[in-house]
Amino acid sequence: MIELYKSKIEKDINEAEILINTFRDDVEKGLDKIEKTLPSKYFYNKKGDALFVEIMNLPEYYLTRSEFDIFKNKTEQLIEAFNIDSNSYFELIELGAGDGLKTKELLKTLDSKNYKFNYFPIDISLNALSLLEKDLNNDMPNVSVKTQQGDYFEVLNSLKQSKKPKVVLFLGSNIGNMTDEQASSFISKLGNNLQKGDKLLLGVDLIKPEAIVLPAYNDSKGVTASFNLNLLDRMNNELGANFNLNYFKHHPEYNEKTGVAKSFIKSTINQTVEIKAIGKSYSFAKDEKIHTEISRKYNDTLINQIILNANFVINNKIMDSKAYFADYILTRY
Ligand code: AVI
Repeated sequence: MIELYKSKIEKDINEAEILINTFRDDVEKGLDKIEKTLPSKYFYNKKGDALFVEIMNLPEYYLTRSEFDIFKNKTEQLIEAFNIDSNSYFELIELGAGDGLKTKELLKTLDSKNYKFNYFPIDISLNALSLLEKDLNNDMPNVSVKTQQGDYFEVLNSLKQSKKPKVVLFLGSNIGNMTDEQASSFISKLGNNLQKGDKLLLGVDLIKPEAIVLPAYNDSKGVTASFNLNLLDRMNNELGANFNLNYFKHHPEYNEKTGVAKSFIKSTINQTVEIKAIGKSYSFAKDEKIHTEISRKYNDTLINQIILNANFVINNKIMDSKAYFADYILTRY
Protein backbone atom coordinates (compact mmCIF):
# COMPACT_ATOMS: atom_id res chain seq x y z
CA MET A 1 0.00 0.00 0.00
CA ILE A 2 2.79 2.39 1.01
CA GLU A 3 4.65 1.46 -2.20
CA LEU A 4 1.57 2.28 -4.25
CA TYR A 5 1.21 5.60 -2.48
CA LYS A 6 4.87 6.37 -3.05
CA SER A 7 4.64 5.67 -6.76
CA LYS A 8 1.55 7.89 -7.06
CA ILE A 9 3.46 10.74 -5.37
CA GLU A 10 6.44 10.12 -7.67
CA LYS A 11 4.14 10.22 -10.70
CA ASP A 12 2.58 13.52 -9.53
CA ILE A 13 6.02 15.03 -8.93
CA ASN A 14 7.12 13.90 -12.38
CA GLU A 15 4.08 15.43 -14.05
CA ALA A 16 4.53 18.70 -12.15
CA GLU A 17 8.17 18.79 -13.27
CA ILE A 18 7.20 18.28 -16.92
CA LEU A 19 4.61 21.07 -16.65
CA ILE A 20 7.05 23.54 -15.15
CA ASN A 21 9.73 22.66 -17.73
CA THR A 22 7.26 23.22 -20.58
CA PHE A 23 6.24 26.54 -19.03
CA ARG A 24 9.92 27.57 -18.77
CA ASP A 25 10.66 26.51 -22.38
CA ASP A 26 7.58 28.32 -23.73
CA VAL A 27 8.51 31.49 -21.85
CA GLU A 28 12.09 31.34 -23.11
CA LYS A 29 10.95 30.79 -26.70
CA GLY A 30 8.51 33.70 -26.50
CA LEU A 31 10.81 36.21 -24.81
CA ASP A 32 13.74 35.38 -27.13
CA LYS A 33 11.72 36.69 -30.09
CA ILE A 34 12.32 40.19 -31.43
CA GLU A 35 8.62 40.88 -30.88
CA LYS A 36 8.17 39.24 -27.49
CA THR A 37 5.22 36.91 -26.88
CA LEU A 38 3.87 34.71 -24.08
CA PRO A 39 1.21 31.99 -24.60
CA SER A 40 -2.25 32.83 -23.24
CA LYS A 41 -2.81 29.27 -22.02
CA TYR A 42 -0.70 30.15 -18.97
CA PHE A 43 -3.36 32.63 -17.80
CA TYR A 44 -5.28 29.71 -16.36
CA ASN A 45 -3.89 28.75 -12.97
CA LYS A 46 -6.09 28.85 -9.86
CA LYS A 47 -5.91 32.66 -9.64
CA GLY A 48 -6.41 33.06 -13.42
CA ASP A 49 -9.44 30.74 -13.40
CA ALA A 50 -11.03 32.84 -10.65
CA LEU A 51 -10.27 36.08 -12.52
CA PHE A 52 -11.81 34.65 -15.70
CA VAL A 53 -15.01 33.84 -13.79
CA GLU A 54 -15.02 37.48 -12.64
CA ILE A 55 -14.48 38.64 -16.25
CA MET A 56 -17.48 36.63 -17.44
CA ASN A 57 -19.65 38.57 -15.01
CA LEU A 58 -18.35 42.03 -15.94
CA PRO A 59 -20.81 44.44 -17.59
CA GLU A 60 -18.32 45.09 -20.42
CA TYR A 61 -17.68 41.40 -21.20
CA TYR A 62 -20.71 40.70 -23.39
CA LEU A 63 -19.53 37.34 -24.83
CA THR A 64 -20.80 34.99 -22.11
CA ARG A 65 -24.13 36.80 -21.72
CA SER A 66 -24.68 36.80 -25.48
CA GLU A 67 -24.13 33.07 -25.85
CA PHE A 68 -26.23 32.45 -22.75
CA ASP A 69 -29.03 34.39 -24.47
CA ILE A 70 -28.86 31.93 -27.38
CA PHE A 71 -28.87 28.88 -25.10
CA LYS A 72 -31.74 30.25 -23.01
CA ASN A 73 -33.97 31.74 -25.68
CA LYS A 74 -33.16 29.75 -28.81
CA THR A 75 -32.78 26.31 -27.28
CA GLU A 76 -35.40 24.76 -29.55
CA GLN A 77 -33.63 26.11 -32.64
CA LEU A 78 -30.35 24.64 -31.41
CA ILE A 79 -31.93 21.24 -30.82
CA GLU A 80 -33.68 21.30 -34.20
CA ALA A 81 -30.36 22.04 -35.86
CA PHE A 82 -28.87 18.91 -34.26
CA ASN A 83 -31.37 16.96 -36.37
CA ILE A 84 -31.59 14.12 -33.88
CA ASP A 85 -34.53 11.82 -33.43
CA SER A 86 -35.74 12.07 -29.82
CA ASN A 87 -36.09 8.27 -29.75
CA SER A 88 -32.56 7.36 -30.74
CA TYR A 89 -29.60 7.67 -28.42
CA PHE A 90 -26.86 10.28 -29.01
CA GLU A 91 -23.77 11.61 -27.25
CA LEU A 92 -23.44 15.24 -26.27
CA ILE A 93 -19.76 16.08 -25.84
CA GLU A 94 -18.46 19.40 -24.56
CA LEU A 95 -14.87 20.53 -25.06
CA GLY A 96 -13.89 22.54 -21.96
CA ALA A 97 -16.42 21.99 -19.20
CA GLY A 98 -16.56 25.44 -17.63
CA ASP A 99 -19.32 26.05 -15.11
CA GLY A 100 -21.95 24.57 -17.44
CA LEU A 101 -24.28 27.54 -17.08
CA LYS A 102 -25.08 27.75 -20.82
CA THR A 103 -25.09 24.00 -21.36
CA LYS A 104 -27.52 23.53 -18.47
CA GLU A 105 -30.17 25.39 -20.47
CA LEU A 106 -29.72 22.90 -23.29
CA LEU A 107 -29.63 19.87 -20.98
CA LYS A 108 -32.82 21.02 -19.25
CA THR A 109 -34.74 21.22 -22.53
CA LEU A 110 -33.33 17.96 -23.92
CA ASP A 111 -34.34 16.25 -20.70
CA SER A 112 -37.85 17.73 -20.67
CA LYS A 113 -38.35 16.53 -24.25
CA ASN A 114 -37.20 13.03 -23.30
CA TYR A 115 -34.17 12.92 -25.56
CA LYS A 116 -31.94 9.91 -24.93
CA PHE A 117 -28.37 10.97 -24.44
CA ASN A 118 -25.29 10.98 -22.27
CA TYR A 119 -23.46 14.22 -21.56
CA PHE A 120 -19.65 13.97 -21.75
CA PRO A 121 -17.93 17.13 -20.52
CA ILE A 122 -14.19 16.97 -21.31
CA ASP A 123 -11.70 19.06 -19.39
CA ILE A 124 -8.06 18.95 -18.40
CA SER A 125 -9.01 20.03 -14.86
CA LEU A 126 -10.33 17.26 -12.65
CA ASN A 127 -11.45 19.86 -10.16
CA ALA A 128 -13.65 21.70 -12.73
CA LEU A 129 -15.18 18.38 -13.79
CA SER A 130 -16.04 17.18 -10.32
CA LEU A 131 -17.63 20.53 -9.43
CA LEU A 132 -19.72 20.40 -12.60
CA GLU A 133 -20.73 16.78 -12.03
CA LYS A 134 -21.87 17.49 -8.48
CA ASP A 135 -23.83 20.52 -9.61
CA LEU A 136 -25.56 18.67 -12.46
CA ASN A 137 -26.36 15.59 -10.40
CA ASN A 138 -27.98 17.89 -7.90
CA ASP A 139 -29.94 20.05 -10.36
CA MET A 140 -30.72 17.47 -13.06
CA PRO A 141 -30.70 13.99 -11.59
CA ASN A 142 -32.18 12.55 -14.81
CA VAL A 143 -29.25 13.64 -16.98
CA SER A 144 -26.48 11.10 -17.21
CA VAL A 145 -23.13 12.88 -16.89
CA LYS A 146 -19.92 11.06 -17.82
CA THR A 147 -17.00 13.36 -17.08
CA GLN A 148 -13.84 12.80 -19.13
CA GLN A 149 -10.55 14.16 -17.88
CA GLY A 150 -7.76 14.73 -20.36
CA ASP A 151 -6.74 16.11 -23.70
CA TYR A 152 -9.71 16.83 -26.04
CA PHE A 153 -8.40 14.70 -28.89
CA GLU A 154 -7.34 11.76 -26.75
CA VAL A 155 -10.82 11.64 -25.22
CA LEU A 156 -12.56 12.11 -28.59
CA ASN A 157 -10.47 9.33 -30.03
CA SER A 158 -11.61 7.00 -27.27
CA LEU A 159 -15.26 8.10 -27.61
CA LYS A 160 -15.03 7.40 -31.34
CA GLN A 161 -15.27 3.67 -30.62
CA SER A 162 -18.99 3.93 -29.77
CA LYS A 163 -20.18 4.87 -33.31
CA LYS A 164 -23.23 6.58 -31.81
CA PRO A 165 -24.32 9.95 -33.28
CA LYS A 166 -22.44 12.80 -31.64
CA VAL A 167 -22.95 16.50 -31.03
CA VAL A 168 -19.78 18.31 -29.98
CA LEU A 169 -19.99 21.69 -28.23
CA PHE A 170 -17.08 24.12 -28.45
CA LEU A 171 -18.45 27.29 -26.90
CA GLY A 172 -17.43 30.69 -25.61
CA SER A 173 -15.38 31.76 -28.66
CA ASN A 174 -12.55 29.67 -27.25
CA ILE A 175 -11.50 29.06 -30.84
CA GLY A 176 -10.80 32.81 -31.05
CA ASN A 177 -7.75 32.35 -28.82
CA MET A 178 -6.09 30.42 -31.67
CA THR A 179 -4.46 31.85 -34.77
CA ASP A 180 -6.48 31.16 -37.94
CA GLU A 181 -3.98 28.44 -38.88
CA GLN A 182 -4.30 26.75 -35.52
CA ALA A 183 -8.10 27.05 -35.68
CA SER A 184 -8.19 25.39 -39.13
CA SER A 185 -6.08 22.47 -38.06
CA PHE A 186 -8.07 22.16 -34.82
CA ILE A 187 -11.37 21.90 -36.74
CA SER A 188 -9.83 19.43 -39.22
CA LYS A 189 -8.62 17.28 -36.35
CA LEU A 190 -12.07 17.42 -34.77
CA GLY A 191 -13.56 16.25 -38.06
CA ASN A 192 -11.12 13.33 -38.13
CA ASN A 193 -12.41 12.23 -34.75
CA LEU A 194 -16.08 12.30 -35.78
CA GLN A 195 -18.26 10.36 -38.19
CA LYS A 196 -20.44 11.39 -41.08
CA GLY A 197 -23.55 13.24 -39.85
CA ASP A 198 -22.08 14.21 -36.47
CA LYS A 199 -22.53 17.86 -35.46
CA LEU A 200 -20.22 20.53 -34.16
CA LEU A 201 -21.70 23.54 -32.38
CA LEU A 202 -19.07 26.25 -32.66
CA GLY A 203 -19.66 29.40 -30.58
CA VAL A 204 -17.89 32.49 -31.88
CA ASP A 205 -17.81 36.19 -31.17
CA LEU A 206 -18.72 38.27 -34.22
CA ILE A 207 -16.84 41.25 -35.69
CA LYS A 208 -18.36 44.45 -34.39
CA PRO A 209 -17.35 48.05 -33.64
CA GLU A 210 -14.38 48.89 -31.46
CA ALA A 211 -16.62 50.78 -29.03
CA ILE A 212 -18.17 47.45 -28.03
CA VAL A 213 -15.21 45.07 -28.31
CA LEU A 214 -12.39 47.07 -26.75
CA PRO A 215 -14.08 47.73 -23.36
CA ALA A 216 -14.67 43.95 -23.07
CA TYR A 217 -10.89 43.59 -22.91
CA ASN A 218 -10.28 46.76 -20.91
CA ASP A 219 -12.88 46.78 -18.16
CA SER A 220 -13.16 49.70 -15.77
CA LYS A 221 -12.51 47.56 -12.68
CA GLY A 222 -9.18 46.35 -14.07
CA VAL A 223 -10.04 42.65 -13.79
CA THR A 224 -8.80 41.91 -17.33
CA ALA A 225 -5.61 43.80 -16.51
CA SER A 226 -5.02 41.56 -13.47
CA PHE A 227 -5.84 38.50 -15.60
CA ASN A 228 -3.19 39.50 -18.15
CA LEU A 229 -0.58 40.55 -15.58
CA ASN A 230 -1.10 37.27 -13.72
CA LEU A 231 1.31 35.83 -16.30
CA LEU A 232 4.11 37.91 -14.77
CA ASP A 233 3.06 36.80 -11.29
CA ARG A 234 3.22 33.17 -12.39
CA MET A 235 6.71 33.65 -13.78
CA ASN A 236 7.78 35.27 -10.50
CA ASN A 237 6.30 32.42 -8.43
CA GLU A 238 7.12 29.45 -10.64
CA LEU A 239 10.21 30.45 -12.60
CA GLY A 240 12.03 32.64 -10.06
CA ALA A 241 11.56 35.82 -12.11
CA ASN A 242 11.63 39.31 -10.65
CA PHE A 243 9.04 41.20 -12.70
CA ASN A 244 7.92 44.31 -10.83
CA LEU A 245 4.21 44.51 -11.64
CA ASN A 246 4.22 48.26 -10.95
CA TYR A 247 6.24 48.82 -14.11
CA PHE A 248 4.13 46.79 -16.53
CA LYS A 249 0.61 47.48 -17.67
CA HIS A 250 -2.19 45.79 -19.57
CA HIS A 251 -2.57 47.07 -23.13
CA PRO A 252 -5.44 45.82 -25.35
CA GLU A 253 -5.83 46.62 -29.07
CA TYR A 254 -8.63 45.89 -31.54
CA ASN A 255 -8.67 46.18 -35.30
CA GLU A 256 -12.26 46.51 -36.45
CA LYS A 257 -11.34 45.75 -40.08
CA THR A 258 -9.61 42.43 -39.42
CA GLY A 259 -11.67 41.56 -36.34
CA VAL A 260 -8.57 40.78 -34.30
CA ALA A 261 -8.36 41.81 -30.65
CA LYS A 262 -4.94 41.46 -29.06
CA SER A 263 -3.75 41.80 -25.50
CA PHE A 264 -0.27 42.95 -24.64
CA ILE A 265 1.74 43.65 -21.51
CA LYS A 266 3.56 46.94 -21.91
CA SER A 267 6.72 47.95 -20.06
CA THR A 268 6.29 51.46 -18.64
CA ILE A 269 10.06 52.07 -18.16
CA ASN A 270 13.41 50.76 -19.49
CA GLN A 271 14.13 47.75 -17.31
CA THR A 272 15.82 44.37 -17.03
CA VAL A 273 14.20 41.29 -15.53
CA GLU A 274 15.94 38.14 -14.43
CA ILE A 275 14.31 34.72 -14.85
CA LYS A 276 16.28 32.28 -12.68
CA ALA A 277 14.77 29.07 -14.12
CA ILE A 278 15.94 30.12 -17.60
CA GLY A 279 19.25 31.51 -16.37
CA LYS A 280 18.81 34.67 -18.46
CA SER A 281 17.93 38.33 -18.06
CA TYR A 282 15.62 40.13 -20.46
CA SER A 283 15.63 43.85 -21.25
CA PHE A 284 12.41 45.71 -21.86
CA ALA A 285 12.47 49.15 -23.42
CA LYS A 286 9.96 51.78 -22.28
CA ASP A 287 6.67 51.10 -24.16
CA GLU A 288 7.89 47.73 -25.46
CA LYS A 289 5.01 45.26 -25.74
CA ILE A 290 4.77 41.53 -25.00
CA HIS A 291 1.95 39.96 -27.00
CA THR A 292 -0.02 37.68 -24.66
CA GLU A 293 -3.35 36.87 -26.30
CA ILE A 294 -5.35 36.93 -29.50
CA SER A 295 -9.17 37.02 -29.27
CA ARG A 296 -10.36 36.78 -32.85
CA LYS A 297 -13.81 37.90 -33.91
CA TYR A 298 -15.50 36.25 -36.92
CA ASN A 299 -17.91 36.60 -39.82
CA ASP A 300 -19.26 34.02 -42.29
CA THR A 301 -16.31 34.47 -44.67
CA LEU A 302 -13.78 33.79 -41.91
CA ILE A 303 -15.66 30.75 -40.64
CA ASN A 304 -15.84 29.38 -44.19
CA GLN A 305 -12.09 29.88 -44.56
CA ILE A 306 -11.39 28.11 -41.30
CA ILE A 307 -13.44 25.04 -42.19
CA LEU A 308 -12.19 24.98 -45.80
CA ASN A 309 -9.96 21.94 -45.36
CA ALA A 310 -12.11 20.19 -42.77
CA ASN A 311 -14.97 17.83 -43.62
CA PHE A 312 -17.72 20.11 -42.34
CA VAL A 313 -20.53 22.14 -43.87
CA ILE A 314 -22.36 24.96 -42.15
CA ASN A 315 -25.98 24.07 -41.48
CA ASN A 316 -27.22 26.87 -39.27
CA LYS A 317 -26.11 30.06 -37.67
CA ILE A 318 -28.02 31.05 -34.55
CA MET A 319 -27.41 34.49 -33.06
CA ASP A 320 -28.35 36.29 -29.84
CA SER A 321 -30.89 39.11 -29.85
CA LYS A 322 -28.19 41.77 -30.43
CA ALA A 323 -26.38 39.73 -33.11
CA TYR A 324 -23.13 40.03 -31.10
CA PHE A 325 -22.41 36.29 -31.00
CA ALA A 326 -23.12 33.27 -33.21
CA ASP A 327 -23.44 29.56 -32.65
CA TYR A 328 -22.67 27.87 -35.95
CA ILE A 329 -23.94 24.31 -36.34
CA LEU A 330 -21.64 22.35 -38.62
CA THR A 331 -22.27 18.87 -40.00
CA ARG A 332 -19.47 16.42 -40.62
CA TYR A 333 -19.70 14.98 -44.15
C1 AVI B 1 -11.51 32.31 -23.11
N1 AVI B 1 -11.51 33.37 -24.12
C2 AVI B 1 -12.51 33.12 -25.17
C3 AVI B 1 -11.55 34.74 -23.57
C4 AVI B 1 -11.56 35.78 -24.73
O1 AVI B 1 -12.50 36.56 -24.76
O2 AVI B 1 -10.65 35.75 -25.55
C5 AVI B 1 -10.37 35.00 -22.66
C6 AVI B 1 -10.29 36.44 -22.19
N2 AVI B 1 -9.24 37.21 -22.30
C7 AVI B 1 -9.49 38.40 -21.81
N3 AVI B 1 -10.74 38.43 -21.40
C8 AVI B 1 -11.26 37.18 -21.61
